[in-house]
Amino acid sequence: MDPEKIKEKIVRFRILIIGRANAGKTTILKRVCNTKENPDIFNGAGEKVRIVMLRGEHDIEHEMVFRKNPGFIFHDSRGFEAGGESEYDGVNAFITERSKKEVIKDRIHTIWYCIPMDKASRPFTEAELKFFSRCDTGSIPVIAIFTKFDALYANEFTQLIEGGTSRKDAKKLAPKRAEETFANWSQLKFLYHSKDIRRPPKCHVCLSDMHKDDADCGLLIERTAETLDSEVLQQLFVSTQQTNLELCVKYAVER
Ligand SMILES: Nc1nc2c(ncn2[C@@H]2O[C@H](COP(=O)(O)OP(=O)(O)OP(=O)(O)O)[C@@H](O)[C@H]2O)c(=O)[nH]1
Ligand SMILES: [Mg+2]
Repeated sequence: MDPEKIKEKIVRFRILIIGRANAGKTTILKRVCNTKENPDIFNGAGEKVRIVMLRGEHDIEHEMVFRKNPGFIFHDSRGFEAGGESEYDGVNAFITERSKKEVIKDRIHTIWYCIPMDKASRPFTEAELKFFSRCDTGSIPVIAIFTKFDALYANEFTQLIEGGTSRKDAKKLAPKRAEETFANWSQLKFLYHSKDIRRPPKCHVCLSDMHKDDADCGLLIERTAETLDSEVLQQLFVSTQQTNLELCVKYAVER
């Protein structure tokens, strides 16, 4: 089909965000849309759902749209907990059903899978293993988001202090040290290289302090654009997001 025709048919960029309860999903979506407001919620028929969403309460079929950035439609998984077979089945069925949609605008264009690092002793639960080994995501790019990455700073800070670094320097160095430790982390290698993980993510992003006012989600935006293999979707994505002007310029120049 003519790319322009495809573009006409895609009106919004559709993202499925998956993760355990309290993983930081909503915080990321608000940050990406540069808003503090709650989203409007629509059912599958496009009718506004007049319910107040309680934290942790989601229907994956519901479309979440933030007024500040209506170019995105988000689907939020229910708390994707360890061993929750029914949650997994629900997400898997949703992805399969959406992948069959003929019209591109109805398909899922990207999946963001959130893994919270405040439970770093056990960041990969059965839910993650099941998803990355069994879920048929087909051609949809999946990005693993290690959320609440700032939770790892305290440990690095303590180690630096114990090694004789001043408090001021330790505070400055801790984030970088956390990233270095993380890059060599056996669980990360497992995610990408284990033969049990049949469908590893395309890439990952670590996000810190997303709940703070000056939080920066630019890397997530950039990675999302990079992992889209269709130029039409890539352009749509770039034009729908407003928080990263630099990215828009970069892709416009490359074209
Ligand atoms: N330290 C830290 N806290 C965060 C971060 N992102 C979010 N939080 C906090 O984590 C809590 C949960 O965030 P939400 O965005 O509501 O998480 P959620 O995944 O949408 O949770 P449910 O809707 O219950 O599934 C809130 O208190 C946020 O302020 C982060 O990057 N660092
Ligand atoms: Mg939420």
